[in-house]
Amino acid sequence: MDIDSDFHNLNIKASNEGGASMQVESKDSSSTQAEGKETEELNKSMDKLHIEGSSSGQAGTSSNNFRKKPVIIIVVGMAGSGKTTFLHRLVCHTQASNIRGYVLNLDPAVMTLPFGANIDIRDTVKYKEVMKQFNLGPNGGILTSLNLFATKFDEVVSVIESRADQLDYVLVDTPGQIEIFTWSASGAIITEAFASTFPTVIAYVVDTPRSSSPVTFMSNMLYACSILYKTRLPVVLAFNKTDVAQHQFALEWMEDFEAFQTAVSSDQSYTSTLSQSLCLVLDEFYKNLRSVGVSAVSGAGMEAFFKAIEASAEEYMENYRADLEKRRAEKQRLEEERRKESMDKLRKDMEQSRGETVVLSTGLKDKEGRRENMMDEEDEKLEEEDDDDDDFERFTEEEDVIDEDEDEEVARFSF
Ligand SMILES: Nc1nc2c(ncn2[C@@H]2O[C@H](COP(=O)(O)OP(=O)(O)O)[C@@H](O)[C@H]2O)c(=O)[nH]1
Ligand SMILES: [Mg+2]
Repeated sequence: MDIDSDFHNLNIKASNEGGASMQVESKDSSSTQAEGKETEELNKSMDKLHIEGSSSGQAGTSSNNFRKKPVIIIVVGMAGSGKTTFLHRLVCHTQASNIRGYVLNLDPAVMTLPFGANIDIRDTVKYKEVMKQFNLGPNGGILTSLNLFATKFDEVVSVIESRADQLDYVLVDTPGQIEIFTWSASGAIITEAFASTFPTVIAYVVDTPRSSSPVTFMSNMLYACSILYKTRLPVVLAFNKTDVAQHQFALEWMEDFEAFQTAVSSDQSYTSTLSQSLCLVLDEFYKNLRSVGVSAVSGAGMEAFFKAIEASAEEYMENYRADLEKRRAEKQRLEEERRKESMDKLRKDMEQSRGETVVLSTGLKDKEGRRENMMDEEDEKLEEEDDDDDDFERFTEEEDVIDEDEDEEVARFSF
């Protein structure tokens, strides 16, 4: 129900392009006084629209709200690379070193967490219920759960904002399947909500033993590369499981593309030829990365990891934030232009059709307005009064029934 009502709020504040229409009727075109009053009222409501529109958006997106602390660490990586175990290690490290951390679990399908999460998606969305209700498979269930959670993510950001002074890091665990977070709209919404309020860094966890083959290593790096360009946030590569295999080979391949080419040349397959060409392209990408070897099991490399995070947070403040602000300003400018255009069109329409009924496509579901207009029509057309009234009642009853159903359906996943 909460989510449902939120969607209605969004509809009301968002755009001018919806299907709902608002009717404005001038009753007496000869009366200039009434006309003046009406125009004034219209202007007022248009101004209101304007204000609401420009203030709509996610919580914490205003640059004034931006804080230097805490640093958000979003942990991503292939399924089984050790994200959850690594996060557990980070939590242990923060507790042992008196670093103030806050933990957020975004994996709705995890059975048991080895650490206590301060905010857990599982408290809000029941993943198995979502699967049943929407008739989905496991991946669809995880994705839909994340989508439902993202609709309320402004509240999560507000909670963290209210505790910001007492926190150094916010550690975020993501679903096992990497693409659910990195390629979904909700993943982008969550990342952007964080990145516009706090310095945000992506920790890309690599399964080191499984990346020892040059071709697998290359596909892992391509994925990390795509995340860097998609999120435009600083990325730290955490070569995990160094207790099983050291990550020196990876560092060597990243520093010296000839070493990688030599390694890959023993394999004559098509993928190997592709990897040889790609390593030249990725050379530039590696320069934008920090990499550390860690072991979630033994706890090795934690100091180095936090150093890399601090350096990335600085980098975020210097480069990424400016870029983010530029993109946001551009988005706002376009939105403002579009809104101004619609308002001008609305004014023109109003001027042209004095005394006539004007149907404005504003995206506002102004039921009250419609109701009033229907009542006015009733006054004028007494003969049709009964019919109109019946229609109106039938219409609202039907609508109410549908609304209740929707409310009930979504209520189970609400906060
Ligand atoms: N040897 C070793 N195993 C690890 C390490 N980190 C994680 N694992 C194991 O890797 C498997 C997957 O870990 P998990 O944290 O569930 O991965 P996730 O799907 O990325 O969250 C588990 O069996 C872990 O015990 C590590 O540093 N060393
Ligand atoms: Mg996990």
